[in-house]
Amino acid sequence: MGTALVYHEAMTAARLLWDDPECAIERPERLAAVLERLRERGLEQRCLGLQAREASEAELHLVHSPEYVALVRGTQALDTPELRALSAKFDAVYFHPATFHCARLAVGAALQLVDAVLTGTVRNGLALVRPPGHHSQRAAANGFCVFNNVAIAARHAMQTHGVRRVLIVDWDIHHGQGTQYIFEDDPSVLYFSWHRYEFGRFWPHLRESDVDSVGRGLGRGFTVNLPWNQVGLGNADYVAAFLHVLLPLAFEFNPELILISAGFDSAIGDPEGQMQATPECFAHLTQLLQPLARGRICAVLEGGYHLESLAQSVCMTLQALLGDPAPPLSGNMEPHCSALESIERVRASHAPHWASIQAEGQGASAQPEDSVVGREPNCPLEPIAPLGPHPCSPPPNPLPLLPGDPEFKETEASTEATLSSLRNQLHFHLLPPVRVAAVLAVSDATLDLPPDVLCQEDSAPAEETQTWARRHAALAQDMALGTLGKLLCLLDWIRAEQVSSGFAAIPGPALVATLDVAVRSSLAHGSQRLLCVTGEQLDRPLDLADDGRTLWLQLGAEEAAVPSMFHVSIPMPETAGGFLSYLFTLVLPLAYSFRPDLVLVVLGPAHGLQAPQAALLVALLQGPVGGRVVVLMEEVSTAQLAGVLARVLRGDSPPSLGPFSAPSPEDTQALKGLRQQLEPQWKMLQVAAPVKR
Ligand code: Q9C
Ligand code: ZN
Repeated sequence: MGTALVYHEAMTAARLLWDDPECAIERPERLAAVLERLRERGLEQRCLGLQAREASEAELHLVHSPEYVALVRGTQALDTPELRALSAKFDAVYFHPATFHCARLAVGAALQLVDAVLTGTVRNGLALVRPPGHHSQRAAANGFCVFNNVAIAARHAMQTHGVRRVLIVDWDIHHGQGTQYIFEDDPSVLYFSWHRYEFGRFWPHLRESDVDSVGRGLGRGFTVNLPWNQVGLGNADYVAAFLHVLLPLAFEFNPELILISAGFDSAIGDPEGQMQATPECFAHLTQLLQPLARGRICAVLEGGYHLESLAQSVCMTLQALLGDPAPPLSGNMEPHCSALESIERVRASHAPHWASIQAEGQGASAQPEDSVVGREPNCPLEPIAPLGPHPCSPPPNPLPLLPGDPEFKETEASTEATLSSLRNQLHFHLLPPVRVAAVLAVSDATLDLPPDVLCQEDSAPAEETQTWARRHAALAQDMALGTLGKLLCLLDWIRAEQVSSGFAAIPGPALVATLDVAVRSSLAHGSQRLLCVTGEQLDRPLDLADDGRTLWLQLGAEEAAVPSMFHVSIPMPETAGGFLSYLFTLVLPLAYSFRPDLVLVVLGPAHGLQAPQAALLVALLQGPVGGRVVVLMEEVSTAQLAGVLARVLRGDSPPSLGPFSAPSPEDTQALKGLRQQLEPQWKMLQVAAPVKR
């Protein structure tokens, strides 16, 4: 199941014919720059290429009024002064004689992508289009948008393919007010948008972009607005918004299809957004959505005006769609105070509508606040001092000042420096040649492993294996020693970047001892931060130093406890919803804060996780660690788990958890207690701005 890339060169034809600084940034070079970079990276070649078709008028009428479509059709015959006069009737729009054709191709591209995904031709895909769509309304062009590509695609998916629930994720930095208006009263479309807002001072200056616009009528609760009130936000803020707002609601909604309004003006360097998120952040956002809707994701380009940043960000999104592991995020993963305030407010606004966040209880302010338009910020406007680089990051390269920095002055030279620095620094990340390796005592044809999983035959040198084995009587036995040697070799290959991830079937009596050796040998070989997640009552070895190089997370303990900030225990949740809230409010925030260079997941004989839960845990833990996950499972679980874990480790979407069920009050309480103890150290756990009001 592959990835589609939908495009048509004719979409570069429309351009601005007069002087208008506001509209000049939406230019044909945007598509050319993206395509050139996709080719250079060999990504276009890995996709199923589809040439965009024009949408029919009937398809345009799924969203737009016949009068408006006729008006746009008429622009084909206008001369430049007439085009200019018509454009002036709308906000931030220009028409060109080719606009009608381009805009119909843009809609057609989105429709073709949805058709390819919903007929099972591909798993997911990306449509590269101009003009963008999310500001366009039933009878109005707006903000460079002529027809609402994504809104039409959503209606088409429901009408033609019988899809019942569509999630629209609008990560463009502007509010897609057009999309919001179209689906305002429709509970079959969950619309999520974050956007630069600055208390209403940023375009399009709408009261209805704030958190308290939640939809109307039957659609109440199905519009989710996350306004950003400060520029300079970045990776930690965006990931926190997904973990603490979007993903809980999205899993509860349980969409059958995801459409991404994929604008990249929310990325670093963009003159409109003035944000700091780096291109690999979009790979993480894409990955976080992949467990939903069986991975049926259609990304449709919206904005993005810094050509280099745009091209890099599109590459990252496409790589994630293709299933490649995402490079770890740069930066210290501490959300800004202002972002936390926004997150807190949108959670409060939506708590009445969604069990997944209601259950968790709200922070200090349980009531949605009144309008903040024109209100002054509560949070100081201070930037966070960055930490050192991630151990998996490419060597640092001094980043010049970027647009958005207060000291940035736009000159030819600074723009060039920005471009080349982004090109050098942001991902030249070569992926290991082997994605998944399996350590099995004997090769087992009944396991139904995908053909590209490498069966680990080589072993660490006998002497080294013996030395480690001497620590534990349980490793003396032949079988245990054999798998230990192979596992040590696998860990070595992962360090050498020859293999991304793996799993090992360990004879039951040797599991604890093998884990102990895996941890110690990794530390001895220079692992700086090792995250160990155990699925049962497997405690941290007593004599392991609590020095911050390991973070031990025990899922399935007797009771919730925090022996240290690097050792956290919690009982197995009682419901599917409880498991999800563990993942989004504890496991992933800890993992993203800790920034491990290796993750060990241990599933012993009593791990208590259902196969889809184990698969989801393993799928999502790949994000914070650049794919370097090793699963140790007890041999008897192998028949049930090996196939499904091998698939998620190679980038397939995990199986569905089944219908949503609310977390139990006990689980919610346990989580809340842990979060209160841990959030001073692990900043990604925060769901509210620090109290000081
Ligand atoms: N100084 C898209 O990104 N200009 N449209 C705002 C603020 C309009 C953006 C002016 C920006 C439209 C799809
Ligand atoms: Zn935009």
